[in-house]
Amino acid sequence: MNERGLKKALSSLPLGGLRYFDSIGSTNDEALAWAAQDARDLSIVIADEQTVGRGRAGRKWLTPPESALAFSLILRPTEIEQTHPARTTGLGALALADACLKLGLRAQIKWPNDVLINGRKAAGILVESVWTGDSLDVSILGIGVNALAASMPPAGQLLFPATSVETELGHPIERVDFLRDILAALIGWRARVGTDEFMQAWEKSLAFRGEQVQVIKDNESPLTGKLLGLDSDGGLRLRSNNKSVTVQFGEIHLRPADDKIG
Ligand code: BT5
Repeated sequence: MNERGLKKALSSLPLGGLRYFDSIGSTNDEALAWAAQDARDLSIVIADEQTVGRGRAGRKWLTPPESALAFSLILRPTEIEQTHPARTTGLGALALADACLKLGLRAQIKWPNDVLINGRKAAGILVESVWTGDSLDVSILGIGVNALAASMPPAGQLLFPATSVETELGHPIERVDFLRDILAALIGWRARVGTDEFMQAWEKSLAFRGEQVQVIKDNESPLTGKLLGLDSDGGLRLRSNNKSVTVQFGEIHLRPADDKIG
């Protein structure tokens, strides 16, 4: 991966700008810093390796060199993104699912921010936002994908089993082509982020739909219920003890109810 090759491969997309790093701490940090300066909407930071890539709540996201995709998009929010900021996570997840489908892989979204292939985590999404009062200034949509098998962390370091696109496909992929497909899908879905079609597609891609799940939130006792779908803000609708419950975005873990993992 190099800057010239990336710029060429992504030249047909309406990106605001592109910064590439062989190695970086976190692409989200670089994107936040660039956004605080003059970055235009849809500018992208891409790195071959991250040394302190992060997930939610201070967890680590591992991005070894020459095998993964790690990038952060700077989104200057549209009116609809201001109204429904949580849909930005769905946007990233749907784009990943579409790019996987183009390769013949059916990906599922483990709400709120993981993308699974055959029940294993192949990608994670981290949206970080900057607010002035009630106004959303910028959202950074950070995406990490295990593209090649070498990007998968050792099992002992994980909360949930991992996989890679290469592993599920049975052959390597061109990372830059996959990135282009993700971004093209993302730009296409972004234009529809306010539509019912977007919400239906997001809902349809959810893992464990119609199944019993456990939602584990901070230090609260787990909530068990049947996963029904999403509300218009991307909150998770469950049927629990014969009542409808909606769980909003936050520091949440979702598991199948009979799951023995972590
Ligand atoms: C996430 O958090 O899954 C969000 C990951 C977002 C990473 C992107 S890469 C570009 C941008 N720059 C950043 O610094 N971050 C974003 P969470 O749901 O909290 O999951 C984190 C957990 O996933 C860890 O605690 C590990 O158990 C597991 N994990 C770490 N690296 C992994 C990998 N490469 N593949 C699968 N699982 C991993």
